[in-house]
Amino acid sequence: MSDLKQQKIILIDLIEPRMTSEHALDRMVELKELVETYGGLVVVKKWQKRFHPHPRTYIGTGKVDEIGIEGKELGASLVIINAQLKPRQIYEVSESLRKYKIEVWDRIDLILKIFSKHAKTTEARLEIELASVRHMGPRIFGMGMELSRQAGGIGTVGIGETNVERMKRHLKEKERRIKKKLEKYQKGRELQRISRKRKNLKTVSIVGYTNAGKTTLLNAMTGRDEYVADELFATLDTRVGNLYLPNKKETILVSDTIGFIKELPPSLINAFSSTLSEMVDADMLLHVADASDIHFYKNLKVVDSILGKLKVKSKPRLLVLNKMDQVSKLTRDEINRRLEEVEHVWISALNKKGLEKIVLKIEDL
Ligand SMILES: Nc1nc2c(ncn2[C@@H]2O[C@H](COP(=O)(O)OP(=O)(O)OP(=O)(O)O)[C@@H](O)[C@H]2O)c(=O)[nH]1
Ligand SMILES: [Mg+2]
Repeated sequence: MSDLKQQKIILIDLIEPRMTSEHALDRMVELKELVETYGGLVVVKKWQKRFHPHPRTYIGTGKVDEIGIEGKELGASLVIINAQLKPRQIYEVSESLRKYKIEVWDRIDLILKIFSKHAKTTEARLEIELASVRHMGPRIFGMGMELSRQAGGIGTVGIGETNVERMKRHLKEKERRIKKKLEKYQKGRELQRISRKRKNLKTVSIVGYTNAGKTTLLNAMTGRDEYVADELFATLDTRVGNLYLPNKKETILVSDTIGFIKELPPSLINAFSSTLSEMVDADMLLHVADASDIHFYKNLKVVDSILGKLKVKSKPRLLVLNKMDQVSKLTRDEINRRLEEVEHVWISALNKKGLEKIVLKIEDL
């Protein structure tokens, strides 16, 4: 795979004809942010209007050719399609663009690439490997199906088919090996949890959309010095710090973990179960949200739905509205009105403003 920095990239998004241009633009901005986090240079952004994805090429055959010709002229070597494609679709588009030496990724490929770039711990690396195997598996089978269709006639077993079987076994084996290695980490975490229980240490876990300021908050509350950056998925593992509750005269643990993003398939989330287990076992969740983000409400929903998938919605939870310094009084009032029913506090993790409100709420709960 071409992992060169500042690789020239074409972005394409499929939009439904009724979608507003603002919405279409928003989607592209987010995709571009992901690409910049990855480290590529976007040379063209394209939209394709369709009511439904094309069954074989997702964006439509004409569009694929257009991209090939334009991409070649501009020296692009990668096309990223802003969706999760079916194995068949990725295969078809890749085949069509092969003659232009243009590689094709879907949204999940891009996220996985960012993950592998940012992973620092062995545990995170293993989890990404697991996610990749799960993501690539069906694609390879899909390719094999294609091959067997080409190679074998009716009633014969194609060459491709045996290859598919071999690859299937190989991937299954790989997945098993990774899972086994991950078990070691899970056991380690389990032991830590038991020891914490014994010491009666309560844990609070910070969750939220990527780039919301989770790590900044962890650092501010616990005096840790973890990596903070204005990029997506800066954190991919779990970090834990201590927090002293003055009124309770008790120390608790606060943990920070990988952020969420929309359209993250459950299989990818599941691959991170070792890292996320810290959160699944927490006594309480702090849901940090970037209140200055134009997608604020949408992001809240995404996090909510992922928390639902992780079955942690019944835990005591406090919504922490961060980046208050970037939000006007007017917007703040509006948000307060809309979130009347939801227990929330306003803070600025960067300026360490409002943190005492979180501490009080934690003590309450
Ligand atoms: N203006 C402002 N910026 C903030 C605030 N809190 C965090 N940031 C900035 O937001 C960006 C993301 O912060 P992080 O703490 O890395 O966010 P995160 O949620 O841990 O992000 P990931 O680990 O990438 O998912 C950084 O550039 C921070 O400096 C805040 O209260 N106000
Ligand atoms: Mg972080």
